[in-house]
Order: sequence, then structure tokens, then C-alpha cells
Amino acid sequence: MTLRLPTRPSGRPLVMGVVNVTPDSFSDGGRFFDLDAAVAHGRELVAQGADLLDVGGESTRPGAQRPSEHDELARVLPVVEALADLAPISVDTMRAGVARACVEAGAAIVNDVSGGLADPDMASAVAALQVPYVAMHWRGHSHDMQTRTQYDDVVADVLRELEQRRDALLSAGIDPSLLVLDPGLGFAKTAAQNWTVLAGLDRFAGLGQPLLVGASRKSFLAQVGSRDGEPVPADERDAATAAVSVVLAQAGVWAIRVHEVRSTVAACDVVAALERARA
Ligand code: PMM
Repeated sequence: MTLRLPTRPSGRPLVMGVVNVTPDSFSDGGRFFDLDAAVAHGRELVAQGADLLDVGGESTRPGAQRPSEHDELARVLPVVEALADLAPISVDTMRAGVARACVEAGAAIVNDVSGGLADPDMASAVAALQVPYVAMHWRGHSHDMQTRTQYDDVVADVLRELEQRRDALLSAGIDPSLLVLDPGLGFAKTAAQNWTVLAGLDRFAGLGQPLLVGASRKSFLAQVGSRDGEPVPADERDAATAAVSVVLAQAGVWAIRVHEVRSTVAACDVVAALERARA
């Protein structure tokens, strides 16, 4: 059975709420590690207006070490099973085995931050599953990704690398109507490079696939709103995140991945109301 890509409601981006079932994620590490807390958090995000829930069991914070496949699956599978009736679930994984088990348990989307590079079986697994697949720009695992920030022109280089991924994934049999691309803010990019990618977002539409973007609480936002030069703590970056969501909604992205849903829903509503008023 082919699962279709969820469509944007009346011209605004879908809001993807994050459920990190990890002890060490970047912005909410440990808070929803336990099954009941993760499920309650997913319910709360849907109540706040999330259209999709992204369930992940591997932290990708800079420097993070990988869990075993067994541990990753033990974290995410019960959460996917518990939330699958509530909203379309994407499973945030780089492993084909985890993707397969979670789709069998009811997940509707596979979200792979490595764009198929971390696991050679991922592309063929997703092609066979016939599920929507989010492929992000990625240059290597998190333990040393911040050593991979050499670009001649960050927008042109990320675009070219994503284009190569797109072509490889389509050649592996992934249906073009099910492929979403993501420029990978915060992955192998300095703060300045993340801003440059965001400033060049319009060029990513030329890849011809829907876009998902995750800026939520990332380090490049740490100076937004800082009055003393000290970094703003991750869980106090939601206003900056919502401001970025305005930019993303104006750029017409397919989905926005956030930890705090309410303010991004409001940001999308503002952009949609303005677009209606202009029309
Ligand atoms: N960022 C994180 C995890 N998964 N998936 C996609 N598609 N895009 C992202 O930007 C992305 C992702 C890291 O975020 P977190 O650990 O702070 O939730």
C-alpha cells in the first residue's frame, strides 16, 4: 500500500511537532525519554495544532554518540504504536531496520537526517515501503560533523549535494511524489552558514521537491535576543524559532519541524492571513 505525502492545509506549511525519545537531544534531551512522558508530549503537541509528529530515538546534537539499533528501536517503537492513531507519524531514523519496523507499526513518513547516506539499505527499503521520505543534507555523523563545514559557496554546495542525493534516491526507486528534501540547518554548518542557507532558501525550490526545514532551537539562534552576548539557552529560543517560521511560511515550504508548536502555528496563520488579504 502506498502512503501519500500529507498535503499542506489551505496553502500553509504543515507543522511537525518533535517527540525526541532520547536521553541527550539538543534542545529537550531527557525530558520525554520515558514512554508515558513521550506519548503525553505527543498528545500535547497535537492539541497545540501539530499536523505531524516526528518521533526520534537517536540524538543528532553535535558530538552525540550513536545508540545501538536495538536501543533505538526499543525507544521509538512503543511511542509510534501509541501515537499512530492520533496523527501521521514520521520516524526520525538513519536506519532501514528501524524505518521498516516503525512503518509496520503505523508510521506514515520516514525522516532520515542522513538522506540515505548512513545506511546503504535505506533507499531500497523506503522504495519498497512506498512511504514519504524526508532526505536531509548531511555530511557525516554527529560526533564530528562540525569538522565538515568547508564550503566554497554554502548555498550552491548544499544545493548540489542535495541534488545528487535526490538523483540517487530516485534512481533507487523512490517515487518522486514521495520525496521531500531538507537543507539540514545545524548539520555540518557554522552559525553564519545556517543564516546564509536560510537567506538562500528560495533557490531550494529549484530542486523540484517539497521542502521541510528544521530551525527549532538550534545553536545558530543562540544570539537572537541576547542582550549581553551570552547564548540564549535552547529552551528559550522559541520566539526566535517562530520568527524563522514566518520566513519559512513565506518561502512556501511543505513542513516546519519544531519543538514548540503553538507559536509556529500562529506564525503560519499570520502569513496565511496576509496572503489572503493580498489576493
Ligand atoms: N534536526 C534534528 C533532528 N531531525 N530532521 C530533519 N528532517 N530536519 C532537521 O533539521 C532535523 C531533523 C535535530 O534537532 P533536535 O535534536 O533539536 O530535535
